[in-house]
Amino acid sequence: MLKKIDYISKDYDRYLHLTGKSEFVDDMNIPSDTMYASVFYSSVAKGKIKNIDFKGADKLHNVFIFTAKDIPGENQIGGIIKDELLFAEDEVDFVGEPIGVLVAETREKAEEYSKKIEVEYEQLEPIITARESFLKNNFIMPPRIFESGDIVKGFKKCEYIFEDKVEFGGQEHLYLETQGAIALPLEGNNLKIISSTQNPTAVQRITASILGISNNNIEVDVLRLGGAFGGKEDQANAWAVIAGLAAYKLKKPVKLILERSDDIKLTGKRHPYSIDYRIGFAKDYKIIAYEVIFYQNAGAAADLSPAVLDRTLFHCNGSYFIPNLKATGYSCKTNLPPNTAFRGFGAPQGIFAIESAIFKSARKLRISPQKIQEINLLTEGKVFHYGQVAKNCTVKNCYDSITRKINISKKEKEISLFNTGNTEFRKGFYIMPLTFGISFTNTMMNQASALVNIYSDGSVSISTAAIEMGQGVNYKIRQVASEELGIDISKIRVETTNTSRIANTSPTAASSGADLNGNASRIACREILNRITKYYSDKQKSNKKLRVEFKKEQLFINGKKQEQHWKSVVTELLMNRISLSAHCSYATPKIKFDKIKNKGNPFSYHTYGAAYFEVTADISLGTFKLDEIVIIHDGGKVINKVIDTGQIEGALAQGIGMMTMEEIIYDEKGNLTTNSLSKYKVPDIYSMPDDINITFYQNNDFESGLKGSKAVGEPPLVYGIGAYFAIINAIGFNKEINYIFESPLTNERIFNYINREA
Ligand code: LUZ
Ligand code: MOS
Repeated sequence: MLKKIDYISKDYDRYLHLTGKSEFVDDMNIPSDTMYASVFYSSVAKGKIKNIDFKGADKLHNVFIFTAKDIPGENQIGGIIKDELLFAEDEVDFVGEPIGVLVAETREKAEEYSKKIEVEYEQLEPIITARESFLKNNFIMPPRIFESGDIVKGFKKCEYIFEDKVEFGGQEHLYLETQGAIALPLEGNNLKIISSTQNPTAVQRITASILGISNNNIEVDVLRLGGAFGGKEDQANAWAVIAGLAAYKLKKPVKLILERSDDIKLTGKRHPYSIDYRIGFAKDYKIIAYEVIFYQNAGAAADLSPAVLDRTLFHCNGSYFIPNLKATGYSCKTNLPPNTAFRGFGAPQGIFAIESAIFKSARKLRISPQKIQEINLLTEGKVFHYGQVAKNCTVKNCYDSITRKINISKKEKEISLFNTGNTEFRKGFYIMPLTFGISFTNTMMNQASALVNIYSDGSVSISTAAIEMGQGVNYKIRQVASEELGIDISKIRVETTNTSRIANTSPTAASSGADLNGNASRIACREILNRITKYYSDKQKSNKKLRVEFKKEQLFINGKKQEQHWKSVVTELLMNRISLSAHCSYATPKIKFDKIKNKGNPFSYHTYGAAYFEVTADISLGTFKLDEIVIIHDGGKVINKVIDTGQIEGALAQGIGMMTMEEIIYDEKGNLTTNSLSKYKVPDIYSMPDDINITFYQNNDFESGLKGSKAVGEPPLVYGIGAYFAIINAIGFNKEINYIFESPLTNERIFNYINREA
């Protein structure tokens, strides 16, 4: 139980959220001459632009329109691959592709006029699905292949071989704060941009290249985001850049906020995947060989799809050791908005496939999936297919703890008894193991820096690359700095994330925000403590280095309490002209990856865990209710249980939504039909069971991460996959399954599965 005080403490951001005091882009004070921007975009999925009719808006007083031809620099926003225009030129490739922006004195006018603009197209045939695109050889890049052992020899040794298809649906990010930015022209050529982005450096770099100016002309500032979930890792760029372009042209502040319906329509989502697999077992159910082909639906441009596809290939073994493995990934170009980063970043698709393979094979073999899971779970020292050795590997410990905690054999009997002869309700359960690699798979991105300023009154200000988006990273940074300096947390403030204070940053992504920026902050605090140590060593003319530290703000030298406290030491150092500012960087140690051989040590470590799901399904309606969830999660030496428990609960709900209700449907013309919250259903508090029991696995041996704590943002999303199989277990009680596994497992789909079986 968490103490009530933990929730209401004014030290947490959530105090501001709960009292309505937190500011987001749309709440900020802006100059009175601010203009409002509204983007107009393609209404067809593929076509040639023949004519644009502005319906007279271009002739109105104080209304301005900018299109591709008004871009002074390069009309290009692609990150990994330069294949995405800011504004369409002659062709459009998806519904919602920006064609231009209209700027007016009020938001209402801007939206009214921009919605009237009519574009005439020569329509062409769009491609909607990945399999369709594959057949037409329409790719973002050449295929990626990860291989280990010998797949041909492996399959020859197998006693049982099964093959099948899997379909994985996308997911809408649905951050509470929609995309938005404010651009403020500064003196000369310079611009300041306030953006709701996970990646201020990308906003800076792309704005500069769109405008044909330098990075140092652009300052990007971020206070906090109202959620992001990956949706603002790459896709916050366009809106900030468009506001920047208009502000630069007009020499006036420009604000651009996407309304919800546009946000849902215009932005990319989690990648839908189509998957083919073949899996082979020895007589004792050990997995000998696994071959899997991923067809990733990338949408109309690369965005982060290549990196997402890599993470799919890294995680295609799930939590299992597979000696002979071949995974091929095709990034398929379609006429949908470019799909993008989303919490989990390709891993859920890979993990759903192997879990499906295990589940279906178990049914064919008439054994329980747990039997296959237990025999094949990763253990210490086993080698992943990408060459990394599993260390401090606790997935089996977590899994076994769950089976003991639940008393699985007793549960099985109870559930079987409940189900026998019950034609109305059926129960099912599933244990979902978790293995998630921590680090950007692009090694270069695993770096961060921090600027620590200590002011004359002893208060401390920290700037890092981390973006606060509700995940509590700022609090964790304050916590470790407070421990490092030995001063009260209330003395420490984390500043906005700003490209002028912290440069060349990686996005706050890959669950690594606290690891990278927390460590950089610790190093910067240590640097200042070292100066204090040197000062007292010199002062005492000691030829041995003294041990100088603060405990509760009191100075200790070589363990002995001194007269001075934090504030007086600060004053003394300033009097002696010693700098109390430090700017230090951190790079994750011991990681490397060969992108040609696809072998190496890409991850700093793995986050492990296991989750038990129990559901009751209504056989006539196709509905279900989650009865119980029990999680044992290895978060290392957890430094903040309130934050980490919140991250696990949130990821769990989002993972359950992904697997059971959040359905994205595009029609054959490429229009998003699930384009509002009346058609797109996300989990709410009633979707979650009353009984969610989360405990942390006692891992005292883990030393990496942030002071031995593990990254927690994305990994627990994977647990949600367990809900899928618990439901299948319930509705297909004891039966062989001859339908294809497709996510999400909506009530409609459950209903159809039941009636197909009957
Ligand atoms: N972003 C990225 C990510 O650029 N690389 C990654 O490996 C990653 N992983 C998870 C989430 N975002
Ligand atoms: Mo991400 S999916 O922005 O960590």
